[in-house]
Amino acid sequence: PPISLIGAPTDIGAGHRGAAMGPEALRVAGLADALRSRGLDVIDRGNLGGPANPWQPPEQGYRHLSEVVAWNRAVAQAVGAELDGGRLPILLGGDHCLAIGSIGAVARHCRERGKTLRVLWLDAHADFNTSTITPSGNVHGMPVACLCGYGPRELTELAGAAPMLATDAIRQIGIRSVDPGEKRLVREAGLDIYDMRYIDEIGMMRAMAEALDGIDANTHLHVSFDVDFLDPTIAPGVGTTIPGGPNYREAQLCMEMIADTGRIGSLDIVELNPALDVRNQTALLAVDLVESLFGKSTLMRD
Ligand code: DIR
Ligand code: MN
Ligand code: MN
Ligand code: MN
Repeated sequence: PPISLIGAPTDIGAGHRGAAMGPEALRVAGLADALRSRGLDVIDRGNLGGPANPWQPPEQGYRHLSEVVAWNRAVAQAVGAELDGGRLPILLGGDHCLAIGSIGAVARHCRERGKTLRVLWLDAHADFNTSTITPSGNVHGMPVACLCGYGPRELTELAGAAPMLATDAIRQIGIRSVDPGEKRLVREAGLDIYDMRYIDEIGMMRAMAEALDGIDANTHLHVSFDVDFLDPTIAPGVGTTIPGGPNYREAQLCMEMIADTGRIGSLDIVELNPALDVRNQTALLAVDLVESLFGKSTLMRD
């Protein structure tokens, strides 16, 4: 399908300032033309608007909750409109709190169309904190919990009744940083996590084959790509680097195997922080990986 790029320039849910510059860094890195060179029809819708980052400490376990809600409403509206128009939305974050609005809208679309949703969450973090267990109050550490119904009603019911997403619809890949209380909740909820130890042990190929198992012609595949998924030696431009992530080839294989399903229906590219990057290399790498996600391969022309 034709692609729509949607910028959401905010770091409202993050612990560092700078992810608000992510959309422009991805544009400067040539995202739209890279997709066009794959033969795809691409429209850049420009940037959404929303409240400024007041940079306040957490209140009752959340930083900037009302601003997070405002940004996510805008994202859900924009993503939903593209899906309704038969287009494939790519959300350019922005921090990962925006996945609440993005995936909330995707989940609603799938419910209305009778599609099976599968979410692939590529991240160093499980993003399954709540206000009582979060070490930071940053909502970018909470989107999976909110989507699964754990969180404040303004977020858990952002795009329909809670839970907007069933936990068994998610596969998390690349995880290597989970906070103590978060570990308990992740196990209690039964999240399907392919952590780095598992990937080390069985390899990216088998891990992805398992994560993609069961996808069929009726599946809508959503990829939520937190750039801190990647090893920080190749992707320094993120706020929370965690060592021991996928290397260049493992990340490419991950993207290529997703492409092979032919079922990708929506994408988030989040947590890119140009203020921490080196000559835009992390944005350039993200674009390179997204090309693979949309089917670029070494030997085939198409
Ligand atoms: C940490 C960091 N788990 C938190 N989370 C991040 O503050 O909840 N997620 N960086 O991407
Ligand atoms: Mn994340
Ligand atoms: Mn992360
Ligand atoms: Mn590539």
